[in-house]
Amino acid sequence: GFLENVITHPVFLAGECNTSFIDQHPELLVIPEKKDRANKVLNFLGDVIVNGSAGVAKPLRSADLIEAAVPQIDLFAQKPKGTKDILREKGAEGLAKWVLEQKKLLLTDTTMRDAHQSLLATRVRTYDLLKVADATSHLASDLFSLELWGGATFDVSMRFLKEDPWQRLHALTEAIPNVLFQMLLRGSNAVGYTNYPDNVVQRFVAQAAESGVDVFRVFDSLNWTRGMQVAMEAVQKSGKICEAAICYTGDISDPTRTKYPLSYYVSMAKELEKMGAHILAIKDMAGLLKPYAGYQLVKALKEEIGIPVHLHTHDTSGNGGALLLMAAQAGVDIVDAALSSISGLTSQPNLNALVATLKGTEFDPQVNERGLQQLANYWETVRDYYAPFESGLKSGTAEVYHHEIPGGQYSNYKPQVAGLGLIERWEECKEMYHKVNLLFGDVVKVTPSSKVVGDMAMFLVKNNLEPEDVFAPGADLAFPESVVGFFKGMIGQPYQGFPQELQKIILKGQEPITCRPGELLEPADFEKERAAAETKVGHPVNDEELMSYMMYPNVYVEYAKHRQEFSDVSVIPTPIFFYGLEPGQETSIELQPGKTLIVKLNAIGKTQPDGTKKIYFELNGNARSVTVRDQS
Ligand code: 3PY
Ligand code: ZN
Repeated sequence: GFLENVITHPVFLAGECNTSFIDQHPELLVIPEKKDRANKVLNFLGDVIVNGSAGVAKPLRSADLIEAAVPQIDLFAQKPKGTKDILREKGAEGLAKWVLEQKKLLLTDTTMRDAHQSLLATRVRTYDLLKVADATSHLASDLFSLELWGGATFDVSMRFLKEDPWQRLHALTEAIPNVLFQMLLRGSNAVGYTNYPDNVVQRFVAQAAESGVDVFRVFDSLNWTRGMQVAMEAVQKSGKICEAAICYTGDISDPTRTKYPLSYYVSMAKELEKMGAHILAIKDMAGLLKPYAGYQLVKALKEEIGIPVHLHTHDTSGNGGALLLMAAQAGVDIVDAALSSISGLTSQPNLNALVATLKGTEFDPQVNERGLQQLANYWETVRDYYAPFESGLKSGTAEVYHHEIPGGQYSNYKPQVAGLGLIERWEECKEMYHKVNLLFGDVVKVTPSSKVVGDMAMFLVKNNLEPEDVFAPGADLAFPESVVGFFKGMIGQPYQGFPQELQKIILKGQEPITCRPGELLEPADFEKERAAAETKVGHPVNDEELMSYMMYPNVYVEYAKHRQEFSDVSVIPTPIFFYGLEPGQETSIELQPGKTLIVKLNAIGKTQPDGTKKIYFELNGNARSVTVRDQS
């Protein structure tokens, strides 16, 4: 199609255009063998059947997993109006004002983002989100927002799930037109682990706003407000809601923890209000905010600032529910919680239990209690599909007040530790996380600063070192790249600065920066980047894909190649996607509305001398086979 349009174009035929790009890239004219989508899907299934899924050490049997029942809704009923309608009518400031006028406690449901990032290593697939999206729109219409994008989901969807995060956003937007969509944005790190040039952050925000994000929770991993400014201004410019976060660490109720007292948070909140935040978030990423401390913090903020306060916590200690009640008592406007079956532990506190508790009180959230239970029941079954990604934490643990590992990192740090062969030393790795935090001067730990602390902790444990060994004369250690970048100032400046002696040791003579890293980074030349991306993937790259490429160049290219080889795998039911089929087992895959494949696995051939295997399927009743390389 595209190529034909080019070579039949009058300008092209007249020889008036510069075709040197085509001359220099003869590979453009090699048209790949046309494979139909069904065949690509069979190739993917064959590969899973033979080689399993990356990161799944102990696969389940897909035949053991039952299909999750989607709550029944009246297909002809109109979707109730919700907060998205209020934003459309009143704009961002009007919406913030509306929030302040509500006596009821407003709720954000994090099930579709942080809850699974924190419990299931971010692995929840678009398939399972989309299946319940319509029902969510009907049954959860009285929520303040759904957090369903950003954070680690952007990276993981491409890297491990081989799906397009933008496509997820569009599909959800179509199904849920009434409730605000919320994302987590890491300030100058956008949805990555490193600072990007300002124009990349600006363009990413503008694109996300256009593609369906309504509420941007913006934070800086060191609470360095200068690192938030570019992103906050971009959100304000987009007309969407700028929710700026103070990241909570330490313990304001412990007189021995003097670095981050109540006054520190209040003054940061005032600054964010001045910078134009519509809403202030308390981002308690590790669940360190104890209930009484939470009361004190919310009360002080409500007295000192005029914008709504939105509390985010993790239930790692088991005290999360108590915190939310104390916060409600202190006048918090909005709180984050997760549907019960994906709540608790390193995830958010239990939304359904909170709703039940507040019923009949002045804070009654006035939501559809029965409907939210039905949604929770759906997720209870879906959670089983992701069992290999569970962190193994069985109960709340007060140990979090000691190690301070964020909930969203916990379910990732453990497999990383296991990947280094250190799982037997897991206790030590948690303790080292604590020691490294002190070594670094007691820093705010949230992506990406939390990753730096984790990398250093694993580095020390792996090399049988203690923090003091770093100072040994002549030690000359090869520190992890992220640690060097951090001490160089490449993710910003920590509160009260870096420990200087350590900084000198780690930088080995390199000069640190004290300005905003974004000021030093060359602005991206988007059309040049697009051309580079197109050359790598061999097809046109649209504006959204370009942002995927800007965030994660290698991951995006790998994803795009996977998609060309295997087509859009997000349509495959999750148990089959991760665990494949057994001989005799059948599944149905809806490629698009009205186009469904019935796939049955008949047999798996023996490994051939060339290392391949033949997989015999039945596709809509017809025999089909694919050849797969056995990677074992
Ligand atoms: C993220 O940045 O992904 C987080 O969840 C931080 O808490
Ligand atoms: Zn979180």
